[in-house]
Amino acid sequence: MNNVIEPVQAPPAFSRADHAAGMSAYRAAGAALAAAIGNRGPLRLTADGQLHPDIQAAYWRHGYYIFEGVIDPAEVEALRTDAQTMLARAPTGPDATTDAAGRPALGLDYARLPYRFTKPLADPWGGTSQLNGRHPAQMAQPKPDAGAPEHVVFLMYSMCQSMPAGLRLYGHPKLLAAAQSINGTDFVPFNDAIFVKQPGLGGSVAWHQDGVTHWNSPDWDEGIHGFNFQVQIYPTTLGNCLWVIPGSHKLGKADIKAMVAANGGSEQLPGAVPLVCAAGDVTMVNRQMVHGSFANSSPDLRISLTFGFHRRKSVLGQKAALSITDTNATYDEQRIFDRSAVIQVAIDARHQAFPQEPVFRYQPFTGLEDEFRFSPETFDRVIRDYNTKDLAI
Ligand SMILES: O=C(O)CCC(=O)C(=O)O
Repeated sequence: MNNVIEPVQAPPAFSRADHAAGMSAYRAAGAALAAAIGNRGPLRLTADGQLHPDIQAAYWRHGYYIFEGVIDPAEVEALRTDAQTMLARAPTGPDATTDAAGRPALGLDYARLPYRFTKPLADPWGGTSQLNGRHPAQMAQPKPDAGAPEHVVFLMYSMCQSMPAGLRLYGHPKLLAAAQSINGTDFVPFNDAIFVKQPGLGGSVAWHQDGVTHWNSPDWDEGIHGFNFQVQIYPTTLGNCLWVIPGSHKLGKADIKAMVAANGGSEQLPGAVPLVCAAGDVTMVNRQMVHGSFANSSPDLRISLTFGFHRRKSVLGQKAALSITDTNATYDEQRIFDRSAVIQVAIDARHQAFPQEPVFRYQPFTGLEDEFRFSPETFDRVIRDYNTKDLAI
């Protein structure tokens, strides 16, 4: 599989510093709008384990919420260690098989290679037909500073297989309680991807809406394409964070090309808010929101552990989409069960590591817990190459 994502055009000759300077007024306006909306605070559950109704209402109103301080500093540290190990074990480029230390790269034996590369500060998807063509307008692509590498890691997959702390995170009781409140007790997973935005190098993610399956469905509503969490393991800043257009999840399929054209061709779309977070915060973003991130011309690293959840009925019987379209799979009961089993094993992996913490009860696996305890056997049976069973819509 080709694991480098080439941008559609050569980058123009404006510098990283020009880009950063040209964003400053936009960033200030976004920060003011974010402050006015609020939509952030601790992840509060009710006595019966539901996401607090005020938070649910705020999420459905704006399409996102920022949960503050969900992941404690020790767990953030463990996630950083595992993510940095994964980065250090990446091949030195898209065609390489060894890492920077000359060791065989991680994942050469995985069914799906766990790394995707881009050119520094490039927009690999905007204006292309990749990922069902969902990124119709290309972002500005500044020229990186002298000495930049030819390619940088842009995405890392397989956090439940490659990062022990990543698997434990996937079983987090409060995050799963939130997923259950939004998508129902029979909620199912989507996929996971780690966005790596290296300082002064990280590529952009052009404005898009994630969902590609249900725009014309007779049952379409604002929650039909599910949502993504992003667990931030470094602070996110105005210079490197994800931006969202509040309320856009309610409005159906957006004409992003027309939105950019109406904005004088500028990618700095009005009305967007930056999701600025502390390390340990978790964002929840509706997959129908218009959202994106700019080339990381800032000095700040961002690593965002991104994983999503769906309503079961949104997925059952649907065809594989996005990066797994070419598998031509249909999501039947067995596939949904097999992919959902990762949640149950993650719950037990977490329980073994943090026995004092409440354990999330995942309704589809009630009575099956003993078959899905975390062990070398379930690692091989359930976790190894689990992402070949992702449920992208
Ligand atoms: O974090 C980013 O920069 C992009 C995230 C994104 O587009 C997504 O989660 O769908």
